[in-house]
Amino acid sequence: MKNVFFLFLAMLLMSCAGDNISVYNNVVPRPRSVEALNGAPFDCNGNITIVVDENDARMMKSAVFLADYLEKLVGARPEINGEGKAIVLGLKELSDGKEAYEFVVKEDRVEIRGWYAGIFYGIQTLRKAVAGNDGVLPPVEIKDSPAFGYRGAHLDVSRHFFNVGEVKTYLDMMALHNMNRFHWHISDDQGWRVEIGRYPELTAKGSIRKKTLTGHVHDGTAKFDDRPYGEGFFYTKEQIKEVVEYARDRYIEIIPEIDLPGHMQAALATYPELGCTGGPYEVWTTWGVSDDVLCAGNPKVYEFLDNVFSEIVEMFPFEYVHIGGDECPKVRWQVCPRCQKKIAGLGYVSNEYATAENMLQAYVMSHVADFLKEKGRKSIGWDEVLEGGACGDITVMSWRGESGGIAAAKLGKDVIMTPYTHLYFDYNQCEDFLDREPYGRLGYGVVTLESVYGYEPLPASLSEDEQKHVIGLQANLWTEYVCSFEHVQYQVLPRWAALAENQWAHPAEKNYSEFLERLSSSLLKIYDAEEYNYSSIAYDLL
Ligand code: TNX
Repeated sequence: MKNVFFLFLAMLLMSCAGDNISVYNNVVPRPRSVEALNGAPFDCNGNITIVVDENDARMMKSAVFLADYLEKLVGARPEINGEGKAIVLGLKELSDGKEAYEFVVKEDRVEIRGWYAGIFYGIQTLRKAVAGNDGVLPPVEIKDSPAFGYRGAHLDVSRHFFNVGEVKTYLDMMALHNMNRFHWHISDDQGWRVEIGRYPELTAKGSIRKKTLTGHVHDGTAKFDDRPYGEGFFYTKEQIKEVVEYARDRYIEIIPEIDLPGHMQAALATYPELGCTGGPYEVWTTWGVSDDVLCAGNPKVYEFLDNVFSEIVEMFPFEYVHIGGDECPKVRWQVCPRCQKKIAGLGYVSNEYATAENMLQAYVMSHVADFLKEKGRKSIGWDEVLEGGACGDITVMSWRGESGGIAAAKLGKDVIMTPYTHLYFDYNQCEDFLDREPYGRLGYGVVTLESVYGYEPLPASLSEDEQKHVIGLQANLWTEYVCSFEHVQYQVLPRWAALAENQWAHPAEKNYSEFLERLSSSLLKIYDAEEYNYSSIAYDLL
């Protein structure tokens, strides 16, 4: 009888504990290990304080973030190193790396321990648990660390420009999703958006196009608005510095992209001698892929690229630089005497794997990658960089599906998965989008929240060792059809939540309806508190 009683008690305790910790399991992305502890909860609505080493300026910044978050969610701002029940932020080296953290809640104390970035992610988890349970934190022990080191989000600011304040909000949104790489697409055919001291015309002239297409290219509804776009729409070096610091405080590295040798028409419009025909060119007013690209046979082009990237590496003190490589038509190179001379000089002859022009593109990409390597940086390129044979030391971003990524991983190259089928967030989010959604991209189809959630970043056709080359995944937001920051938020939220689940937690088993419940019980409450615009389509369709 006694035994039965204890069994019953144990079951009761377990079920309470199970229920207690659901607030932590509802956190998106879900923490790796969540264990209930016995005891009463820690109530953030009471008198609490954040305890932190005051001489540690870096940690103090995280303490201020935490105070900001709590003030927004429970109404009162906890003092730092004041009176009350403590939330302790403490450095601890963990075997799971610098982004790992431990999080322990007891009735009178919360402890978040790890290295700096780890503590920052622990704070994000605490924030989500607070939002999910009105500030009441049941006792728990969490151990957490990310599945992937590269957890990216991309933003195209060439087609439409987003100002420093908006970019900062984007970074805040990324931090909330435990993302750590911001891929900033700052140059393209339709506008050059970063100040380069040596070439002031790039922004004075190259940032402005005469007019912009509105409506759809795909269905024939496109027409020009006949208004110049882009005056002053670029980032000064001062502004870049500000954004770099802002990102660093949130443990986000910025990956600037100067897209080459295609997607360069804004630069050609400014310096026409860099093109095969010599122009004249104009900053492109239409969407798509331009035939006019950098002339790969002109030594001035290499000089231009070296100079531009010298300034880029000074502005962006991070591991990677993105050098583009996508969608570079070869029609100009095929008939350009200088390009053909270069091809002959290099001894390139088309074969069954690559044309001579593709080899020439690989030569250009390798030139830039080698230049960056000398400066201590790594390069990333779109999957077209594989087309010309040896392309040097370039991490491959697989966007035309996964085949580029698979091929690269088999070659021993690092890979970032961004297939357009699942991770292009310029596409709409539901089938009947014409009636239900803001204007989006037509073409491939739609990318639903469910398909993002269901995406599996490690292709089954790779061996375990090859899979190790998949360093992470990223969603891209191209902005041909996205003109306002409100619309930016709508496109990425809540699809980033599903992405983050795959980037950070990488669950072996997925349950979409459970994910929807978890999402609405906590993260969506933070979107509301932060006044982020987001799509509710996934719920409307239930
Ligand atoms: C292809 S993705 C592009 C972009 C466009 C995008 C539209 C990639 C590497 N290049 O220039 O904006 O399609 O979805």
